[in-house]
Amino acid sequence: MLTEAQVQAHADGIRDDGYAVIEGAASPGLVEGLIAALQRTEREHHLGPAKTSFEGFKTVRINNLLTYDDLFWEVPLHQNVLPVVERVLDKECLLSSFCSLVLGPGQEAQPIHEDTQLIPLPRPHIPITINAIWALSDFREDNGATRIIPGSHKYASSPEYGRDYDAVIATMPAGSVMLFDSALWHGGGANHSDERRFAFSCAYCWGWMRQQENLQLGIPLETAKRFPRRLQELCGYSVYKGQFGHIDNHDPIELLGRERGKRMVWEATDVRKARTAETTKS
Ligand SMILES: O=C(O)CCC(=O)C(=O)O
Repeated sequence: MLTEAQVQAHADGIRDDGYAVIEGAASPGLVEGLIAALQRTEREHHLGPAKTSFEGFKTVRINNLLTYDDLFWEVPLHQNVLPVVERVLDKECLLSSFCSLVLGPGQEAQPIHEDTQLIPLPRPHIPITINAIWALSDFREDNGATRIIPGSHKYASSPEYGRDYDAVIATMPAGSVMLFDSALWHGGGANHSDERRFAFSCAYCWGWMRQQENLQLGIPLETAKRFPRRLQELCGYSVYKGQFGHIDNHDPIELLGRERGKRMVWEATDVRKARTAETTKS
């Protein structure tokens, strides 16, 4: 578990440089279990490489990952990562997308891009999505470690698609997690090795934004009912500030059998008023 000072230092790194690396975030046992779960999922569901050049013709990406193996639930909730995301966004943030990024030998480098560049906000802007790249293999230059352009989250424009840029190679040992502001220019590297590079992308966004993956429709209700409450909230069974995301004044978490969700802001205001009137009377 990170100390308060470590959480703040990583949050400052994301604000100032656009990224922060948490070495040793995941234990070797968890890393091993996650790789085994990915291999099992690929095998049992006959999943193969992606079908677009951006995603990578030699890269296996499993989307909607929480539906495949309960061990994956630990990733978005991880206590060495989530507190940093909550510090940069807030505690009502959402999981935006969660997929595997397994680069096979021969995978070419991905074009430099930003994860939220299609959102029409003038740059630079506040962080709107924080992506966590989990290194399950050692990230090396020869096996396709992610390339980043430090400080680019503050640039006034987005990268030109397909252009080459001078980038820093984010080498890190397996078990590390690199968190970055989605406005940071970055891209996967080329895998020139003869091994697969195992990784996850686990991205979080504000509770007032649309998530990249539609997790409420994509995850069967019976699966979501088994999640820990915090994971249910992260997947969108929550109401931002008691206003955004309600269903007829109810918190959608009640759809999962939870008894009482959050009060809506308008109801909470009346409760507060009644309490004040009560105190004044007595
Ligand atoms: O595979 C990587 O290292 C990064 C992938 C990435 O940035 C993306 O797919 O958007």
